[in-house]
Amino acid sequence: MKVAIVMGSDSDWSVMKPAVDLLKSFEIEFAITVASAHRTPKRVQEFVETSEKNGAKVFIAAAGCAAHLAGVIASYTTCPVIGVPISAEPFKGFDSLLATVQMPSGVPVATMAVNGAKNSALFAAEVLAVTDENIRKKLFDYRANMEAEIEKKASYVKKAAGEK
Ligand code: RP5
Repeated sequence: MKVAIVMGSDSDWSVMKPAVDLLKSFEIEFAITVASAHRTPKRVQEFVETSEKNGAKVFIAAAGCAAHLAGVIASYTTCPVIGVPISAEPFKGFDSLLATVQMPSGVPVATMAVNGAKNSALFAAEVLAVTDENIRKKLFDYRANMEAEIEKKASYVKKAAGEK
């Protein structure tokens, strides 16, 4: 197992599913759980310790509201921690963003966009690709596919707009 994912609540799952889909498409092994920094702090610590023992090299932490989950996970490990602020009412993720990104000096969290699940998995892949040539190739292929898609979309828009 290479990537450990923690969500503060099962209500974060619909946002985080694209991260899991991306890891699967890259054939990167992962573990995923629900553990809350404030409701189940011991479970968070245990999951981090178990994940490291099982080979995790990078963590993804997704949480909303007063989202201290990523920072708490980072306090238990020196593996890179990627934070995904989840949008929630009433502040629509601005609270989660600040809570995740504004880590005091000494314990960093690499913070993605609000609800940036797919990028969290891509960033995890990039971390692993530093020492894994196979994943590096998959990242190159992924970007090549994106480029091809944009070319198609540009052609479509050009035709739809009736450019002469
Ligand atoms: C956070 O509070 C969770 O990560 C979730 O985004 C938010 C709401 O949690 P629930 O009340 O839906 O369990 O801890």
